[in-house]
Amino acid sequence: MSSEEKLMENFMRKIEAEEKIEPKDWMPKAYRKNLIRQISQHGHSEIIGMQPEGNWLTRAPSLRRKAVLLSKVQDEAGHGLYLYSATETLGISRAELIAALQDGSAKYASIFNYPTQTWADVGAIGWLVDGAAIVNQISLQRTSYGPYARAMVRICKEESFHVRQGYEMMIALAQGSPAQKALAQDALNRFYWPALMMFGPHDSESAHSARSMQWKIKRETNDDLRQKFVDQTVAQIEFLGLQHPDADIKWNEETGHYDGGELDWDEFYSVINGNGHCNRQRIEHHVAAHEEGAWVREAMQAYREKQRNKAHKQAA
Ligand code: FAQ
Repeated sequence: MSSEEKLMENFMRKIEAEEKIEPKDWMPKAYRKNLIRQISQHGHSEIIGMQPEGNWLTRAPSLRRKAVLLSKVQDEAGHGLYLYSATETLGISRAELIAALQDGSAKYASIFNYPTQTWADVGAIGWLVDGAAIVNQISLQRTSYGPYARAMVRICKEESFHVRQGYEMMIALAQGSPAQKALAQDALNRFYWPALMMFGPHDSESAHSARSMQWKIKRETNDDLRQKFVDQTVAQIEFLGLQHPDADIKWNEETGHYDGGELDWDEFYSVINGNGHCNRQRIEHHVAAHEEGAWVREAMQAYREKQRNKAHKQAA
């Protein structure tokens, strides 16, 4: 057995024994590459995901709603930073990650290319988008890469708070005036299908799933996670007294799950390939913010160098 084969055997033994793979451990190149891809895209989603809700910060209808939304959006920035840090442990720099986002070679969740047209969209995002994210992320707490799994624990706690704030907003709207209830219904209609698309293509079409499941990067498949979300959402819609956006939703006694209509996969591929409503706007905004922040990064660098020189002088 070659030394490479021995390393591979040891790696697979750890994966099978549910031991975490840590940054300094040996890992196959393809495992590292796949992790960099998935974790960085997850981080980019958190960062770009600040924009749709950020759009409503100045127009929140009360001080309470504004304070809550502001801290939610800040939480998403924090999630992006933990995830970028986890990705950096795999040997790639923050600058490279950001360049890949900005030149379009790294994706981010398709949902964030939809516009937030009304205040009710902010409630629908908290409830449905954070809700879908958490269904996925709960299973990622058991992912095989240590830094990713640990980041997920804290992120899930914060996301569950976000879901509750979104749903509480939807309750307030659904129990409000007929016009407010109509806003809630409209937001649900527009965000339901894109939220289902967050789970990715069907398993049969998913390029990375088989490998990722084998290496326990992913613990449940795209379709299984999507089904969990569909199942949990039905009762939540009923409780709000809103119409389900899927006219075909139906309980299936045999499978013990809800069956629903098919997603518009042309729309999904169009959005992930850069042609959604807001793809261009999201990246332009990111580039502008990144350029405006250049002086902060330069100042931090200069400060660090100054401290280092001071330490050298003191040591001499
Ligand atoms: N959007 O072979 P698969 C959040 C791409 S966090 C865009 O099935 P995989 C918090 C996929 O990357 C939301 N692209 O891929 C928040 C791949 O492209 P590539 C983010 C998508 O990785 C809330 C190609 O299609 N969560 O929302 C999408 O095995 C509110 C083939 O697909 C995560 O990232 C999509 N929906 O499975 C923030 C969770 N679906 O890389 C602010 C971690 C697929 O070959 C406000 N990620 N693609 O060019 C995952 O669990 C997985 O990466 C999946 C995709 C399930 C997303």
